[in-house]
Amino acid sequence: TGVLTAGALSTITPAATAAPESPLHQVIPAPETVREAPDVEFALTAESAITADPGANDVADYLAGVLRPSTGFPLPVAEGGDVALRLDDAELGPAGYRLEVTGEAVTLHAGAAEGLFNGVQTLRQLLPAAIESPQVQPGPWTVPGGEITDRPRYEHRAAGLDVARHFFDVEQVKRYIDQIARYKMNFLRLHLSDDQGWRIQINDWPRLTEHGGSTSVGGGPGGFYTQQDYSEIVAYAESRHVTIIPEIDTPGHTNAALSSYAELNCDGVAPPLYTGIEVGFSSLCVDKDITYEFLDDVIGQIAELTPGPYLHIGGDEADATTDEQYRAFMDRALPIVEKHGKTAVGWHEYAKAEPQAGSVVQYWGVESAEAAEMAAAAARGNKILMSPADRSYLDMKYDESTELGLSWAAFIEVADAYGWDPASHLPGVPAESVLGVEAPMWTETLENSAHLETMAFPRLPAIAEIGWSPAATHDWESFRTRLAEQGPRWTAAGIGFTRSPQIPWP
Ligand code: TNX
Repeated sequence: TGVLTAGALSTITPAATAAPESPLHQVIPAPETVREAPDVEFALTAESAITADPGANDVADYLAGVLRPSTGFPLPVAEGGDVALRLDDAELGPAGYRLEVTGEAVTLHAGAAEGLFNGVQTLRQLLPAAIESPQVQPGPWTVPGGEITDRPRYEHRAAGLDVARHFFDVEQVKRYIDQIARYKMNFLRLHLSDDQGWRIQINDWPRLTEHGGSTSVGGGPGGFYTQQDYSEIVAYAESRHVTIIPEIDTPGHTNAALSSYAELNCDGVAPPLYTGIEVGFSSLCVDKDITYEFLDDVIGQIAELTPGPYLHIGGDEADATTDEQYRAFMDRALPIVEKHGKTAVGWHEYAKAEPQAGSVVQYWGVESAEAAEMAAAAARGNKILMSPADRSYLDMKYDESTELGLSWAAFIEVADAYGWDPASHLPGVPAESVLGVEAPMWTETLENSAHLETMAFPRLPAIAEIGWSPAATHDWESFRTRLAEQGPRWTAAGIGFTRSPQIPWP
């Protein structure tokens, strides 16, 4: 894969000098429509209360939890409040919302709790940045008057987190879920297994975690989720309207499993644990029945714990199998995913196994390579999930000076992450076959939340906007100005970020 230079993709423009717009226009992702009411302003006060329709109480509690620490106001969830969450507009779809701000009240309308939750993320961005502080701040807590009507361009707006190369514990994953939810992302793919680590307890296969989970890249201690831990992550994600997509990478990227159980190897010999960062050397034994008994246990147990519709079967970089073996493997593995009631997702190589219509093919190519294969998959009825490695990979360095991360796909500055369109990125793939976008975070070089944050911020909001906002709102000058205003919010919230020179940070 060729390494691109940052300049090849970036459009670097001089710092915007335009007067700051009303905060009503500073929301990320950009809303569908915004109508300002100049001279009108709402103020949250110590007397404010949150009123919720039946079915909206969880969102009301969540909103109160966002607003109480910095305002210090009691903000009870009660009748007759000046902040209202209404489930009265089904026309907005499951994720859409309408926010009305007058001098007297803030009202969110939606057809479902998910829409209200998305509206809450908009509302918090309309309050002063200090609203994000965990400590009481002076205020005042004003919201500019007007109306925002908003709904997503794509139903699938995802982040991905590799917990295999380095392990991230339940608290760290929850922290990341909170961060992606701010930008209305609604799926999180958890990469639960790879050569360097197996991270989820599977009953009857204890060595997967005892041995296979015992280390990580660089030889650190590793770790794993008990099934209860995993359920806790799933439930927390659900409370943030995020659906977990578990990924078990197969048939390659499996050294940790192969090292744990000799019988999974064609030669019956367990290899040692692996703590380097090479790829493409391991494979489950395609011809052995025990491979599929193993997968049935793994996929069955994980499917049981996962309420969401998808299960990701990996399928990337299977360089230790021939094409024929790869197809033979997928012909047996994919029915196991279906049997356990899940829709399969796989990396784009698995398109060659012709997964059934409705299955999701996740594109991770560079410079739109493999467009023809993706067009053929779309024509067979597959949905294409867009995570082009030279645009959306959050583990890629911003430029040559970035300390963490890799650069095999590209240097990705903010303008590169923002400067593409999922609907036209792959020539020949019809716009309606594009399911949405994902921003993957691979963690060969990333070990803690601070590392994740310097890579995710400010690029994750760029991918989130590409997934959510109408194509007509796409505008780099507008985006970089709006993004600049997020900086003080991250600082107030204790979220680290990279001060990209492309952004006019205040
Ligand atoms: C490629 S993306 C991989 C991962 C690495 C990543 C690093 C994909 C399907 N495979 O195994 O972690 O590059 O950027």
